Amino acid sequence: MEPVFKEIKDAYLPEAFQWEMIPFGSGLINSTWKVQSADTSEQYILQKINTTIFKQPEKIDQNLQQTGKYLAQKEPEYHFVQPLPTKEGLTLFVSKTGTFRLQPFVKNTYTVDVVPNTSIAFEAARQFGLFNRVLHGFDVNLLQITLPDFHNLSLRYNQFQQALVRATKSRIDVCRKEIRTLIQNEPIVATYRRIVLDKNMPLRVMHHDTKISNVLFNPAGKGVCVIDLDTIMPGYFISDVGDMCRTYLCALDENDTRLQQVEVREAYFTALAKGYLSAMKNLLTEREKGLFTYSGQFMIYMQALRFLTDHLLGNPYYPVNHPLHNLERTQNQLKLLKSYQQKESHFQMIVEDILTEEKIG
Ligand code: GN1
Ligand code: MG
Repeated sequence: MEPVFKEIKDAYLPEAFQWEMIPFGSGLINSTWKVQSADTSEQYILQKINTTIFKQPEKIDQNLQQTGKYLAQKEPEYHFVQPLPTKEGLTLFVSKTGTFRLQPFVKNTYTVDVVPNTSIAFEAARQFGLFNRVLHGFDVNLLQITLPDFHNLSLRYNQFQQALVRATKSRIDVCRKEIRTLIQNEPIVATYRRIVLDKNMPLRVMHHDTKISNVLFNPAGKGVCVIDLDTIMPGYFISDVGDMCRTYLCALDENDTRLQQVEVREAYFTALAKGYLSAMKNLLTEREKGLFTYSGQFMIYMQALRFLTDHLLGNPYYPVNHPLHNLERTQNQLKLLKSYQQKESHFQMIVEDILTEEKIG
């Protein structure tokens, strides 16, 4: 066992606990392991927080404590996965080798990286809808900002423009087409700027990373809860609905280079909208309902911007498997954006139908 992990084990677990550590999940930013006893009767999730990105991890901890306390009081039935305390009672373990936390592994659950059927899309969207709903009454001003401007599309666009100035000519040359497409789609940023100025657009407690791999399912395929709670922050509902559109509608994930098959699936959009609205329809304002389909464009476009910005700057943010990986991810997201835009007016009708049915029903 690496010494660093002995230190963590000593901080959390009884002397006699013989543990096995298995790398876990597909997250890009933090490192995650499943930790279990030899007979697997005890299982945990250990995470090393990437403090280059989350510069003040204690803010994550404070948010989890505050929201956890609120939910324990107001929504005791809600399954909220909270970090476990060390023997000294701390929910964040800071050592010379890093910042860690341990949380219970939710037994008999699994995650997926790609949505296999519409029922899973419904269940996952319902879980994120429930997450938004149970925290509806929580005062967003009590939340710490764990990643400033995380989903600020205006700023992401400025960073992209700065990257164009800073990038080498050879880097720009290989992605001229993608750069052009991103610039042509600037109206998505203009809409975002109007949203921010709209005083009637509510700031809500948002998860900010609603990708499919952040939902736990039970063996019957029912959603159990959501995980990866580092980016709980005040935000707009377009963030959570949008990242679901980005990751549930396509049969392939963001790393896939088979661009011909990168397409949105209508039945999955319907399932997503039904699942989310089953939990949130009574809480969304008319303005928000009108922005439901914009959410998808917002998040797919922002992810494409982030990947290409990273590529232009030589990949300082996202881990890559090869030099063109972030460019490939951009191409994937831009194809997804195009496919989404072709269907958007149809998706708008689907949302309207669901909302009308719900009213009648
Ligand atoms: C990152 O670390 P992970 O995989 O949960 C990123 C998300 C992106 C995602 C793309 C803090 O999430 O915003 O949508 O990669 N998180 C951060 O896969 O930047
Ligand atoms: Mg995440």
